[in-house]
Amino acid sequence: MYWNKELECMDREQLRELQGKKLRATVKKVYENVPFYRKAFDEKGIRPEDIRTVDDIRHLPFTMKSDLRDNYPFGLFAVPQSEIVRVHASSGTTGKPTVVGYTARDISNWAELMARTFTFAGATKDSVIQVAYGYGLFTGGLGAHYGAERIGAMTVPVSGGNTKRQIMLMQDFGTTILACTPSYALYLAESMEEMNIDRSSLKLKAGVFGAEPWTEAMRGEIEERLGILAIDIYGLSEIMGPGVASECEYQQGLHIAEDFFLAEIIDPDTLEPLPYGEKGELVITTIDKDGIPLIRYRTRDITALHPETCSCGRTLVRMEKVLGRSDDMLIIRGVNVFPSQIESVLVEIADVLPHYQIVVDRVENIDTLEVQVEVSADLFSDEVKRLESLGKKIKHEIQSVLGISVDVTLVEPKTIPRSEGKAKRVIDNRKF
Ligand code: DLL
Repeated sequence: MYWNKELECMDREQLRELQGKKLRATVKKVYENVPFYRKAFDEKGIRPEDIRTVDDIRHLPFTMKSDLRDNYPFGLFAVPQSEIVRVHASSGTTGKPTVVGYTARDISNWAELMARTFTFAGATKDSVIQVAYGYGLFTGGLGAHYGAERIGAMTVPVSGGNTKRQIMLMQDFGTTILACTPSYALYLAESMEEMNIDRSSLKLKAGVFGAEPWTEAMRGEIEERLGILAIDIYGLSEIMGPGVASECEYQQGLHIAEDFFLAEIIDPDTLEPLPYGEKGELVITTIDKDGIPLIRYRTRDITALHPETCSCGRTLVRMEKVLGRSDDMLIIRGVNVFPSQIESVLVEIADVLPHYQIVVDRVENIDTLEVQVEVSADLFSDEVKRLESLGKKIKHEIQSVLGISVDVTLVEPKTIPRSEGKAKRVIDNRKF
């Protein structure tokens, strides 16, 4: 099922032309209206006329999250403030947030892209879409909301949290599509099981889950426990919010909305573009945004692109599931560790619940990594030996994947804090 077949299945040559045209207009717009870009272009000796096709993008300067911060709050906006109808912001761990602004046209385009996303998951105007992403400065709630309304679905703007009420509404309203983070979807599944709610009393068919990394193993767990199709959706506030890329029902990578975003993969060390199929950092240029167009924005997300037409017939390039950001990567005694590697091991092991936390510390100048993971309640009432051997097994398997020694602590169910939004998987107590 398509939302906009013409654009989703466009011939790639034609798409390139469309992208080239939009890129030229964007480059002109930022050069004329954003002093930051005028300066960056001038420093590289580039004039807007030098950019003719999408291949010329490699001559343009990059934009980083710090550039948004340095120009806080509205310095990178390309239109007068009176044209901005909404702002969103991402919190960031330190200091000021990064702020983005939308014109009325941007909001309308965003709704269009989120309508595509929901359609990928099988939504129609008959769907009941429960939006359990947080509403507010975070882009998840309102982004999903406008897309659901654009389809004409019945939209339930419940926002995150209040788990019992979420479940009640799902039952009473006959929710067919759930939108939230994957970690919250799992928490909802767990709560339903505790409340002895039979999932056949629900009409839930699909979920559109994103905003944080989640493994294939975690997807399997959510699909099985909720009895639904779980679609991965990707986006970031700097670029727009959710709707930048989404899976279709074939779950073979996330289709990037290339009529709005030009995607490249670069080597994060040399900054050189990498060919299709190679893993590196995703860089996005917005080519149809008015409020805050960004040129070659470095997302820090690690993925690879695949241009072959998907089984669904869409020609839009697909990005692999993002399993981590380069800045999520932990360096433990010199070895690179992604939290998703640990998650993949845990979800495969029986008796282990997919609730875990990674605690990193430095003791006498040596990095330590402890994995705390919940195991089923009956194990605790069982022989100590079984618990011990499970602990050893997990330790062994994680060590063989990571190549470094780790500590494993098994904890009782409900010990690890549950998240209603993005899960916090890592606690790093090292002082740098
Ligand atoms: O998380 C936007 C969003 C809302 C996406 C709802 C999907 C659903 P930010 O808060 O700016 O925006 O965080 C963006 O989250 O750079 C990735 O590192 C991560 N991220 C988002 N979606 C995924 C995903 C929203 N599907 C940052 N898989 C991004 C892995 C994701 N990581």
